[in-house]
Parts: sequence; structure tokens; C-alpha cells
Amino acid sequence: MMQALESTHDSDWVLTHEGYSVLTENAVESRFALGNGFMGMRASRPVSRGPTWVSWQGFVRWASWPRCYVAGLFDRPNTVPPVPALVPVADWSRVRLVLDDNSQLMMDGEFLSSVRQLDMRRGILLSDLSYRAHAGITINGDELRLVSLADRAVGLQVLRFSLDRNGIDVMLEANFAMAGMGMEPLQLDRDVCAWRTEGSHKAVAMAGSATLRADGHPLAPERSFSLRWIWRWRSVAGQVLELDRLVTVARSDGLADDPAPVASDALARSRALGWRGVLAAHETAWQQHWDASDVIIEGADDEIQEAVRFAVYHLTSAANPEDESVSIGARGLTGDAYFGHVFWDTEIYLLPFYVAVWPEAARALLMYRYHTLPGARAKAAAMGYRGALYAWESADTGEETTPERVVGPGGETIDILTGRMEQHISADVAYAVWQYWRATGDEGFFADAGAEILLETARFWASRAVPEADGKRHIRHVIGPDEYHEDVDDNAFTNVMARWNIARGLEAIEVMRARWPDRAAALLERLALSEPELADWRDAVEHIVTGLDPTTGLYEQFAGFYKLEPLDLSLYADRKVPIDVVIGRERTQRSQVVKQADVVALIALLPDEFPGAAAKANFRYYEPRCAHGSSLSAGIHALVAARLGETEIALRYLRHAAAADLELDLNSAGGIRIAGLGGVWQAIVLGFAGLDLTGDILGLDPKLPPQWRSLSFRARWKDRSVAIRIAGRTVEARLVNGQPMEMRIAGATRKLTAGATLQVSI
Ligand code: IFM
Repeated sequence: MMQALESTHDSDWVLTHEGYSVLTENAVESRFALGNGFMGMRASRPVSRGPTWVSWQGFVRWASWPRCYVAGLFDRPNTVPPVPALVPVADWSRVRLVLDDNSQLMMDGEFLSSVRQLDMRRGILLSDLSYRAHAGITINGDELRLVSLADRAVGLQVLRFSLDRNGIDVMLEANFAMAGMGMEPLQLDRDVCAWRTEGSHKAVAMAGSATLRADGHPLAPERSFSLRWIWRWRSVAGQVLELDRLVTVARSDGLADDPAPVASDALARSRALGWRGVLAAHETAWQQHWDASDVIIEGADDEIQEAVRFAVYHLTSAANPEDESVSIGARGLTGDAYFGHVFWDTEIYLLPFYVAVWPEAARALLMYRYHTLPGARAKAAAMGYRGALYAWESADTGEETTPERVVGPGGETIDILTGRMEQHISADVAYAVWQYWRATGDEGFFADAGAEILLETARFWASRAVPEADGKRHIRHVIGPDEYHEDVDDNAFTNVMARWNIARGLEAIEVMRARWPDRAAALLERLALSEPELADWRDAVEHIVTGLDPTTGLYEQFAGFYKLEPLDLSLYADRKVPIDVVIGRERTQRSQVVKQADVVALIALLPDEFPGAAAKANFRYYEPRCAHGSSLSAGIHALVAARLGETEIALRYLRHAAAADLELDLNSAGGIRIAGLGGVWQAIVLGFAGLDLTGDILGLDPKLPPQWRSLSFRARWKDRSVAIRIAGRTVEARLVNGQPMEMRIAGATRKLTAGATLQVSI
């Protein structure tokens, strides 16, 4: 194996998978997927195994799902009901190998070894295989693949292989499989092709170059077809053939913009660098990201260290600070589940990571919400409300894209109510805007975009929380984070977040008036926000029902939750499927069983709403009632437990969250569950380390598990970068760059100056 194709010699950084199983291949492809926020590529093997599928318990699935995605490339496939979905682009890593006229589908021979590795430090996928083909010919090969973090348009594959025989007629074809699937061709030239989506008027171009070398000398290809190269030669035993293929991709969102020249320019740029230069630039970019975002835990189990790196790897792979027109789907760019749609996952589960280590990415994600405000306004208006109600599932335009119904496992039609009722999304977006602004002090963003989001979402809630005969304002007919209970009234999470959102809307006006009076007046005028309407907002803040019992400090999850049938979840501890599958949908709805963190998520987001012993009381009440039917749940439970000093419980949940995509859980088949990975990072950094970026001073309140010898990471805060190390009862903080600042560590405020490491005993 040549050096570039070797993985980092450190098991903390490298995930390894040996073999190939039709049952788990899809999950492996998601888990080892590559991405740079613009392009995402599943880790499918480059040589086809033919149309392998598994027919298992009555349904048919593709064992391998080779897919390459481009962020924002949505179209409406012919689904019923029609919803926008990400359209895959060409699987540019595909090769076809023919030996003496026999196509090698890697099905009929024998794998002597087959190993895939994800080198997270370098952001590369490495494969190594040895295969005994027909007539006993052995093929040895290895592959390196990446999508560049240094130049997001660029992908690279380097493939080396040899045969153990002389005199075999070999044909190697490098092609762009499935190119243009579901799209119409616009241009099919030798080195660059472009297609357009059928309905959404987007276009994508791909350009490519491929070189095959034998003993370092290029072989001449046949070029009978666009983006296809065919080489023929007679084998020499042990001779190493090296294929390097560069691909570049460009997307355009309007038919007037031609993406082909953009892809061609990117190809020229990367060809000038050569594949080693492309690889080197990519590795440097990853190193810079790791310098800013690595989390090092000494003394933790290997799985936790590996899990947090895996989380940071996928979070880094998912975002693109250069594109404000896209956000991150529930599976990133690693699989088709949820069609690439964006949920609250991004603002609540992912944003904290970006805000703390990569605020430029956080800003672009929030600008996506700014650009999709018209869609949110239209949704609110269509439902009879004012302001902005964001889509529960959002694609490229901001219109609601949640399917209205799906076909259930038994062929029955199931209505999906979340698109109409899961409205907390609007407060979640507002929450993320506020967190970003507090942590970065990005005034330009606040004045140009953030304030408008806060005002329009506040306005929605004020119109949504209707005054009733009891003198209170209620929010009826919603779904909270606990999606087992549909069409409920006064979900505490929704109502408390709504109240918070309206209060921040009012505060945003104060901030605007104090800092930019002219712009404040212009904004209020443009939004036609009058004093009587603001008075109504103040009334809403006063009167929204929250479900809080002041005597116990407990929030009722929604009106009537306490009257539901109690369910002892410990009796179902060994179940392998979600609780609603075990006890049925109807009983689940009648029971006090919570799908995922709901009131517990509120403790995480708005700790000030749980003074004194209230946080613990609510956690103790709701934690045993939670069935964790979503990958979002465990991480947030770990975070809250860690802050409460419930270290063992927190570690248990952290392990649970860590295992989700790292173990070959078949739920990862449709893509990694990136919100769960965000939860892993949050549990460690916001939970155990107690990092708080939202106060006037950067805060840290560590409560590490005793077995962790140390926890180290970096955080960005208001144009500064701070390196933090917590070891036992000592905290070290160092200002990596930026102006001197204050920091509150375990309640005590200290000064942080350049060049000196602050050391505090806690
Ligand atoms: O947003 C989540 C939701 O909270 C639970 N079901 C899956 C969605 C996408 O991850």
C-alpha cells in the first residue's frame, strides 16, 4: 500500500469495517460516508456486486445504495403525496473490471480480505481488498476517496490494483454511473456534462478527468462516451495499475445560470494541483478543523472518545459556510431517509456545535432560515395566523414538505400530522438565532436578518396563543417533541418556548432601538408592527399557559398528561423495537410514555425556567417515562443529567447516544442520524464541561465523571478562541486569539489575557 493510501496509525481516529454483509452494507455506507457540506457520498464499494438485494420478511431492499448527493439539489419525484427530495448525482467512483471477457461483479468469486476504513483525521475513505476471481485469478487492490474540504466542488478517487497472472486481457472502465438519474440532459460533452431537474429548474454539472498509469506511465484511454474512460491491456503479474480520477460538481438554482463552466473551471484548478495536491489541501483543511473542534477525553472508554470524534467528523462534513441557500437534513448528505429534509434537528441539536467551534457555518445555516422566511410567512397565513410558522420539514424554498400521509407496514394509510401540528419549530429557529447572536456578538447578522426572524416568529406565537374564557392564552392542537401524543393542548415545551420567543422578540426591538434607531423604525414599519400589537405580545407573555405547578415545580407535558395510564417501561427493557410497536399505537397514545426528550429538552434549552430543585424534579419525573423512540433523545438526557451532577445516568445515556450510528444499527441505513451526533457533542461539552456561551461572560461549570482524567476542547466566543482543559479539580483556560476577556469558571469570574494560561481550582 502506498503511503497516501495508508490510514492514520491511531485507532482513535480510524473506524474499520471488515467484510461485506448484505444485511449491514447500507448502514456501513452511511456510517463511513464522506461529505463537505456541498457534496456527500456514501461509502459504497467502487466495483459493482451486481443488483444484489435481500428479500427478507416480505420486503425487498438494495443491499448496497451507492449515492452521491449535492446539497440543495431538490426536485419533486413522482411520489404520492408529492414531496421534494434530494436528487442523487452520478456515482463517480464506479469502475468496471473485465478479465478475459468476464465482468468482475465481485459476486461469484471469493473475498480473501475486504477492509474499509474511515480515517476521520484526514477525512478520507480507504478500502483494501483481495479477491479471488474466476479461474483463480487474484486481484489485490486499494482505494482512497475524498470529497474535498479545501475546495468543495472537488472529489478524488485513487485506485491501485494488481493481478497475480500474466497474459490476461484486462479491460478497465471508469464511468459516472447513474448519471442524470431523474434529470434531463442539458449538455453531454467528453469531460463535462450537465443535467436539469424535471420540475424545480435546478441544474447540476459534473466534470471529470481520469488517468490510468502502469508502472508510472499513463495508458491511453478510449473515450467513446461522456465521462467514461476505457483502458485495455494485457496483464503482467504483480504490475501495479494506478487510477486517479478527479470529479468536480457545480449546482445552479436557476436555468439562466449554466453550472458547466463552473465545474470545468474547478476541474482545471484541481488538475493543476494534481491528485497529491488535492489530497494535501484537503488534509490541511481537515487539520485546521480538527485544531478548532477536537474533543479529547483522557480516561473515558474508547467508545466515547471514538464517538465524539465520529460526531465531530460528521458535523464537520455536513456544513458549508459558503452556501446560505441550504441547510442540513436529518441524515446530512449520507442517505435518502427523510428525503434530505431539514427539521428542528439543525437548530436545536446541531447549531450548538457550529456556534461553539465554527460560527461561520452556524451563520449560513441561520441565513437559510432567513431566506426561507417567505415560506414560513405563507404557511402561517394559510393556517390563519400572523408572522412566520416555519415548515416542520423544509427543503429548498421553505414551504412545508412533510408528507401528509404515508403507507404503513401493513399497507394502511397513515396520516402524518407533524407538518400541521409540530409548530415548536418556529420557536426553535428563534432560539438558535438568539444563541448564535449571544455567542458571537454578530451585530450585522442580528440587524440584517436575526431580528426579523425573532419578530416574525414572536408575532406568529402571539397570534397562535389565543385568549380564552379562563383569562389565559392557550396553544391547542399541537404536537410537541413527544410525537407519540398527537393533537394535544398546551404542550409545555411548545408553550414555554413560545413565551420565550415572544419575550425575545420584544427584547430584540429594544436592542434594535438602542443600537440602530433608524433601522429599528424601518423594520417595524416594513413589518407593520404597531404598538397595540406589541401590547398584545406583552399580554401573551403574561398569560400563556405553561402547565407549571408552582407547588411541585413540575410541568405537565401537556393538558391531561397526568390522567393518562401510567406505564412501567422497565417491564419492556429488553424490547428490540420501539415501544409503540410493542404495545400498539393506541395504547401508546393513552399512556404516560414519552417518545423523546420533551420537558427534559426544555430543561436543556431554558434552564432558567427550572429554578432551584425544579430541574431535578422534572428530570426525575420524566426520565423514567421516556422510551427513547428517537435518536434525538439519549444525548439530551445525557446533557441534562450531566448538568444536574447525575454522572452515572449521564454516562449511561451518553453511551446509548454514542452507540447509535457507531454500532451497525440498521436504522442508519438511510443515513447517519446527525442530530444524535450533535447530542453526543452537546452532552460532553455543554453537559459535562458545562460550557455556556450565551451569558455576558463565557461560562464553564464542569462536572466530569470521576474516571475521566481530563477533557479538552476549544470554543469560539465573540471573536476569540479559547482552549480549555479540565483535569480533575483544575481548569486551565488559554486565550488562543482575540482580546482579553473574562470567564466564569464554576461561579468565579477570572480574567483571561493573551499569552498566559489561567489555572483555576474548582
Ligand atoms: O426531528 C426528528 C423528530 O424529533 C423525531 N423523528 C425524526 C425527526 C428527524 O430526525
